[in-house]
Amino acid sequence: MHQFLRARALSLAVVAAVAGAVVSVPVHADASSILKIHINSHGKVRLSDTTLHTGTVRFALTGGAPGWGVQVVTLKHGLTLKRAEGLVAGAFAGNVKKIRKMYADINFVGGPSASGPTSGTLELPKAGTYYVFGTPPDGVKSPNVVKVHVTGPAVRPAAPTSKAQVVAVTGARWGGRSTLPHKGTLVFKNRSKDYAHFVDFEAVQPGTTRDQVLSFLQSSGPNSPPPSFADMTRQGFSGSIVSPGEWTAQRFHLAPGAYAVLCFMPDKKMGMPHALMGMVKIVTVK
Ligand SMILES: [Cu+2]
Repeated sequence: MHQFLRARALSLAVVAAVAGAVVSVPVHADASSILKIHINSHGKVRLSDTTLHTGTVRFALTGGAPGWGVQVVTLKHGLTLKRAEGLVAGAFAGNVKKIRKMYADINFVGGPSASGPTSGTLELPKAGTYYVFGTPPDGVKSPNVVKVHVTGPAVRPAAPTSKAQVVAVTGARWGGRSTLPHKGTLVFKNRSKDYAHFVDFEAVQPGTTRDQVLSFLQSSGPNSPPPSFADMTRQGFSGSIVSPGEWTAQRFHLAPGAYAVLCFMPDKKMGMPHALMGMVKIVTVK
């Protein structure tokens, strides 16, 4: 479903976070140090290794299905997985108390959009237990969580360099460039100090302005028709959630044209998605 159709309904679950589609990209096949991630059409995740070292790990993802993604998190302050799920659900329903606790107690370390095969790099900044799960399209429950044990010293691994870079900055705003290549490695860096964010690209007609997108988001409901500026002929892209200071990287391919870049994470003070508060940027994909 087109994300614009349900900009308001995104309050449903974390998953709302992860619709959109990635066109298949060939996967690296050389090194043995590559973590193999398989996600089936029901979102069940399997990993080739569940004991990893801090730093970065390259992955190759097979399987996938439209709308699915893979999310990696670590939990802080003794939070259990079960309570974390409740926090995220409550947070995306606009519960401000749960939003605050979610930002404080869950570290989102990215993961690939999994609409089809792809590859990329994950960062593993600290030792501990990492949880990996499929993030489904609307209303579907994620079928399983894989626990990964990470050992080694804490590190701050640098993100791969890429011209396809999207940057979030403090105050729920997008920084970075306005022009991106249409394929390569999409690197999303969260340089903000305050919030976790995720990247959602929605195809728009040439000449669409940020104000147009913003007023549509602020005035539309879950059953609103798609806006006239939406380009339904091109697929978008929706990535996983990334906490402040973290990044995620994966191969991607988008049809050239204009896109609105949005984030639908809920705000700590208002409970509303960041996009509605101005986290909207128009970019040209060439
Ligand atoms: Cu955000």
